[in-house]
Amino acid sequence: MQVSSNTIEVLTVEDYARFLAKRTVKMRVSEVRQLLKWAEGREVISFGGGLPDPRIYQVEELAEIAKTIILEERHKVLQYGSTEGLPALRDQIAKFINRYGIKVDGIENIIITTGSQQGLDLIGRILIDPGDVVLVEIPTYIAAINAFNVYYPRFQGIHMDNDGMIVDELEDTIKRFKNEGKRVKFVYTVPTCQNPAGLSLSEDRRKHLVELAEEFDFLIVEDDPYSYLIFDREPPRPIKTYDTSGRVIYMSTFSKILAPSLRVGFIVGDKKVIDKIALAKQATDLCTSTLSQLIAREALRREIVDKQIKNSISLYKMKRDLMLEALAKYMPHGCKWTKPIGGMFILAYAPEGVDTKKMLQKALRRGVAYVPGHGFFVDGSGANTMRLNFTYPSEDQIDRGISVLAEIIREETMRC
Ligand code: PMP
Ligand code: G9A
Repeated sequence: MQVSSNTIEVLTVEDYARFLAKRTVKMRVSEVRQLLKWAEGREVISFGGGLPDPRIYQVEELAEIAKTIILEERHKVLQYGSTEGLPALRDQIAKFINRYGIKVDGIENIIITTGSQQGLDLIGRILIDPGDVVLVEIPTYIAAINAFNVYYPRFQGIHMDNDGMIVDELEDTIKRFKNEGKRVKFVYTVPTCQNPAGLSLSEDRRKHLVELAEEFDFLIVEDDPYSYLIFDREPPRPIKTYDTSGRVIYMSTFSKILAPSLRVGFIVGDKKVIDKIALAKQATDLCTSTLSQLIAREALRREIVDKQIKNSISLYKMKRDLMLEALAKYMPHGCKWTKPIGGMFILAYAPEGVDTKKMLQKALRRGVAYVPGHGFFVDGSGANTMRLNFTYPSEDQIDRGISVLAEIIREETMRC
C-alpha cells in the first residue's frame, strides 16, 4: 500500500487485485475500441472502426421523429419500458426480417437489446459454463471473443475459405470432441460479410451447418449486422431461415442501417431462449432506451431504414470498389485480400513476417489507422493481417490511405 500525505493509505493496483473477481483477468481491451478512442479529435484516415459513412444519416428526418415522439408520446418516451422491448418495435422488426426470409410466430420470439453487443454478452451469460466448447470462425469478431471470454468458454477455431467457415472442418472438430466425451455447446458465426474477414458462408454450408446442429445437438448463434448491406446480388438467406427446431439464435442491429448511437439491437429465437435472455437483461440494464426504441420503430414505419439501406448499398459498393482498386494498384507483391459482397470490411494479408500490430504505430504516425487482425484469431495466428473498413473514410482518403499502407508494408517487407 502507498501512504498519502495525510497518512490515509491509498490502494495500489496490487491491493485492488485482492478484491477483483477472477474473471476480470479475462477482460481484454478491444483493439477496435482502443483505436476509436485514440482517433477521437485527431486528423486521421481511419480504416479502423466499422462506422457508417457520416453522410448517410438522415438527420432532418430523425430530428423530426425525435421531436414528434417526445411531444406526442411523452407518457411512454421518458418512461422505463419492458425488458423485452416495445411491442410496436418488435412488431416492426418481425415485418422487416420477414422480408429477408425470417418468419417469427409472434413478438415473443424477439427481444430488443442495447446494441447487439449486449446480445453477445447476454448469450454468453445464458449459454456458457466454464469449459464449454464454443466453435468460432478463424478469424472471428473480436468483441464477441471478449464478451464470451469472461464466462470461461473453451474456444475452438474453424478455418474459413472463400465460401466462409469450412463446415467439413467443423464436422470433423465436433466428432473429435465427441470422441473425447465432450460436446459442443454452440457455434458462433457471422455468416454474411463477416467481421473481420468480409467473407460469406455459401448456401450449401448454411444448410449443412443446421443439419449438423440437429445431428450433434448444438445451438447456432447467428450474428448478422451485414445481410442488409449486400451490394452485388440478393442477400444470402440467413441461417435462421433453415431452422425448424429452434436451434438458431439470430441477432442483428440498427447500428449499421440507422445509427449506432441509438444502441438498438435485437435477438430472434425460440420463446424459451428469449425468456432466459430477458431474465439476464433484467439484471443488466432493465430495458433498452425507450427513446431509441421509439425512434427505431418510427424509422422502420416511415421507411427511413429502407431508404438508408438503399443509399448505403450504392455508396458502400462504390467505396468497396475504390478500396479494391487501390489495393490492386498499390499493394506490393505477396499481399492478398478478401473481396466482400457487401458489409463494411476487407481483410488484407501482408507478406508473412510482417507484424501488423507493430506496423500500426508507423501507420498512425503517417496518419492512417486500421485494426491489426491478430486479436480476431482465437488460434493466435493472423499477425500479418489487417482489417480495413471501407465505409467510413471518404473516397479520396481510401486511395491515399491505401497507398500509405502499401508503402509501409513495402518497407516492413524489406526489413524482415
Ligand atoms: N456483431 C458484429 C459482427 C459486429 O460487427 C458488431 C458491430 N461492429 C456488433 C456485433 C455490435 O454492434 P452494435 O452493438 O453496435 O449493435
Ligand atoms: O466497437 C465499436 O465501436 C463498434 C464497431 C465495431 C467494429 O469495428 O467491428
